[in-house]
Amino acid sequence: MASRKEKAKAYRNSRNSSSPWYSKHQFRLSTVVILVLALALALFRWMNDNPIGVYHHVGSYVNWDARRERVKSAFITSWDAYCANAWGHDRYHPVSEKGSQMSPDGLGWIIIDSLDTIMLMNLTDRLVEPRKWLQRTLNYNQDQDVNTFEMTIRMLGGLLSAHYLATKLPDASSRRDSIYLAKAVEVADRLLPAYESRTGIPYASVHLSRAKGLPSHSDGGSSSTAEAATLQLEMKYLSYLTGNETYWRKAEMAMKVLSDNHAKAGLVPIFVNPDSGRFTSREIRLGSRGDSYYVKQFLQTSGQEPVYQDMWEEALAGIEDHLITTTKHSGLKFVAELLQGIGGPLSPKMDHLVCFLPGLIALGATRGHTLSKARNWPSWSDQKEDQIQLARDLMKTCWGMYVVTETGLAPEIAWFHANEEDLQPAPGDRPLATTRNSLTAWKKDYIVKPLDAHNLQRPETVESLFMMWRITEDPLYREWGWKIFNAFEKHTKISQEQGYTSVNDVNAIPPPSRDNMESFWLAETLKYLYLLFSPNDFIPLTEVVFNTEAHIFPVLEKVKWRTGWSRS
Ligand code: DMJ
Repeated sequence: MASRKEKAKAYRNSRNSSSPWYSKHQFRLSTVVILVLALALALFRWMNDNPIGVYHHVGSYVNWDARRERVKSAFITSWDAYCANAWGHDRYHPVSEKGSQMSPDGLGWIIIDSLDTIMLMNLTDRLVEPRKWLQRTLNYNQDQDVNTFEMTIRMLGGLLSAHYLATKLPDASSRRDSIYLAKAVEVADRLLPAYESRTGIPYASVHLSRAKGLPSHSDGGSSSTAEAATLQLEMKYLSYLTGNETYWRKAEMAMKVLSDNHAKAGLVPIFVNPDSGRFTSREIRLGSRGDSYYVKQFLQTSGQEPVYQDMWEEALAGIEDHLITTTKHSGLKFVAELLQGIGGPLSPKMDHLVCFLPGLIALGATRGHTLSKARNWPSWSDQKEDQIQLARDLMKTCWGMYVVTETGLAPEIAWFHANEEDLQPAPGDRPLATTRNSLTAWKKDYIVKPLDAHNLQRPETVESLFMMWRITEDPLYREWGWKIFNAFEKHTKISQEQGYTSVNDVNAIPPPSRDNMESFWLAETLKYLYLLFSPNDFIPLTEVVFNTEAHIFPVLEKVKWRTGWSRS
């Protein structure tokens, strides 16, 4: 009998001699199969390690109208839950299904902040109760201090935006509705005492029934710079509507006083004393207390006040020179903070609040037009092209704040690994690292500290995604927005009856709830997502400006007044 070895040899020989063609091709075939498998594996790995996510939209048809409807449903769920469980209250606690007030009788923070989103989504039957509440219940004569900035951007802004959008509603009686403007005048008049400081820089707070401006209880009585310089859109639009110049002048004065400080590189520190008009800290950051400034004032009066463009261009150059640095492993650009002002070391921290910036940079570069159109202007330059690239880079970093966490939701604050030398002051250009789009590298660079791990349903990233999509027309930004929306759906929705909540830890699944729905979830986050998925001619960026609470005002073509001051 032949041994096993001999049998195997005989078998191999028989295969070889009887079918050499088969063997050669079998070899080729298996090589191809191995190669295909290896490629598939590499692709699979790349897809899982590539936070950019381009593969999601390549070649696939996406029904954006359906996605837009999903956002509308999330708004309806949130709003209806508030109405059922906390109607008339300033705060809504969706887990405990109750509301609470921020002043003796409440000021309607959620109701007024939501009016224009209701209109935008064409949910007019849901306007009936808010209108009745404005007419019958809202009373500003309360023994209560309110924050000048919040009251302006949310309440005055919300009412003015509702007034503007009501003129666009299909039904004629809504178009003639004067309640929003009447209430806007009332609230603005209550706010005017805030401007009675020695310099005109508004005090941080105002007492409603005593009609008195009040310096901040903390921060040595200083007002926050961003707050003082963010009230102009609302006040100027109100002057435009009423013909009363007072609002315009009061708000404008703050800009002159700030400009007269001649901030180095156009970068303003975060606190200003309302009586001396001087900055009271050296700290510079674009996050909390430093997050809003010039561009929109330039756009609001359709470019008729070049002083604001100058100020913006100077500040943007200052940001690029002094605040932008890169992460160590992935070379992502981020906006750091200067705790001791220009010349001091950078602190590698970026608030989610800073994520309004990419959209604003793109808006400033094209004035709301599409990039493809702006590139044909004689005035288009390499500098503008660089600004768009910077906007894209920062947008990616903001998106990174979502992708690197377990829930896909951004933390309130991200810290970054940066090279030590990149955090030291360095005159002149230092080459920035090349970006690596690998999730593994990204995850090494983002640090989420336990105290910063909450998510307050903030809008800044989706705000920028909306602007970036409208301007660059790159569908990637819409895709990122869709993923963010899904993360909110998955991790912040409590139930159909209770609605959505902010959460305490974006790296815990399920994330512990904070039992609070922020009013800007309705006013901003869902509004920007809805607009991101809407057709591009719906609320065109060339016709409106959004205030810092996402309330919508028209670009004003014929304005009676000018700045009345120039930079000294
Ligand atoms: C909102 O009130 C406004 O967007 C403000 O400018 C910053 N903070 C919140 C949202 O994060």
